[in-house]
Amino acid sequence: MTRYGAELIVQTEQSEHIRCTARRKFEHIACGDYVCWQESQQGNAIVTTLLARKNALMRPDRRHQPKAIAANIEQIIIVSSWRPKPSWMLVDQYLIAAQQMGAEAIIVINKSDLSKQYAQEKDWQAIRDYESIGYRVIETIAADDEAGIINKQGVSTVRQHLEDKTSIFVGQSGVGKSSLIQQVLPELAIKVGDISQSGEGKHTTTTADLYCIAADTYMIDSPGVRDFMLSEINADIIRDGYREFTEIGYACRFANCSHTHEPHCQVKKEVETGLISIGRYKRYLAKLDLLLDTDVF
Ligand SMILES: Nc1nc2c(ncn2[C@@H]2O[C@H](COP(=O)(O)OP(=O)(O)O)[C@@H](O)[C@H]2O)c(=O)[nH]1
Ligand SMILES: [Mg+2]
Ligand SMILES: [Zn+2]
Repeated sequence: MTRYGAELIVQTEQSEHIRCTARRKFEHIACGDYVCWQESQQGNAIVTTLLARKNALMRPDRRHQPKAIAANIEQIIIVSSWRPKPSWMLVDQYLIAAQQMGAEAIIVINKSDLSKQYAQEKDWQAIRDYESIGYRVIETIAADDEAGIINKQGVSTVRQHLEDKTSIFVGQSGVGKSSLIQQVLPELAIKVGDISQSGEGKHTTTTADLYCIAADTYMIDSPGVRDFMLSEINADIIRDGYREFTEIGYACRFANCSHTHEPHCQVKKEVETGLISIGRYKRYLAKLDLLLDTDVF
């Protein structure tokens, strides 16, 4: 289902779209939620139950309380570009979120046409690091230049990865998420609606759009990421988000090794030998430091 102003649009199992109203207690329903509904005597449909969520992507509301912007996400498409500059800290943050949510993750590097001009060796290294730990990295061009000279690239590969899943596109503003979604959408795609979270003040108002591209294939275009947060964050969740530590970490002396100060830490050893990327390990340490400053990052 998706929220459209005060109304919700519910997609039924038969793929029909029904406008529903929801009582105040369902105010927190998010894009992607599963609900039960029924016809009321007045002839309109109302939501009666919100079913349990598998997971949710949160951001703070105006009272700084976590609020779900999307629910039941199976895959996170992490979009970066060469301008705005890639932030590998941010990519790691989304990978942590994906791990915590039990969602798959794919990394898209958009604006490939700008790579010659802007990409540095350290960026290519970061990309190789992700690939070497099993993440799929897809380079794309989602928009033509003004002369229409640049051909779109990588878009069909992204489309293949969307099949039969609910995916959310995340990334900094301006990296090309909406452009990419437009390219991936087939002609017959249905925009189910947008959730508008009104009353949050001009600067924090967000809309998340839900698109249905096939019976079981959904895409969510998320709002800016500035305020993105996890529903819960602690040192263990961060560590689990660095998937390359898990297997190697079994060889650490302490079962709950944080791979920071402990003696006989196999992860630190493998950072020295180069089996674990030093860039990833440094970002892990930086995230633990950030955690001390604030409970949200
Ligand atoms: N050069 C270049 N520009 C792109 C590409 N994809 C998108 N853009 C441009 O980047 C800007 C931001 O795109 P948009 O899709 O709105 O980004 P969003 O904020 O992530 O949704 C727009 O001006 C697009 O035309 C690309 O592959 N190459
Ligand atoms: Mg956009
Ligand atoms: Zn360790």
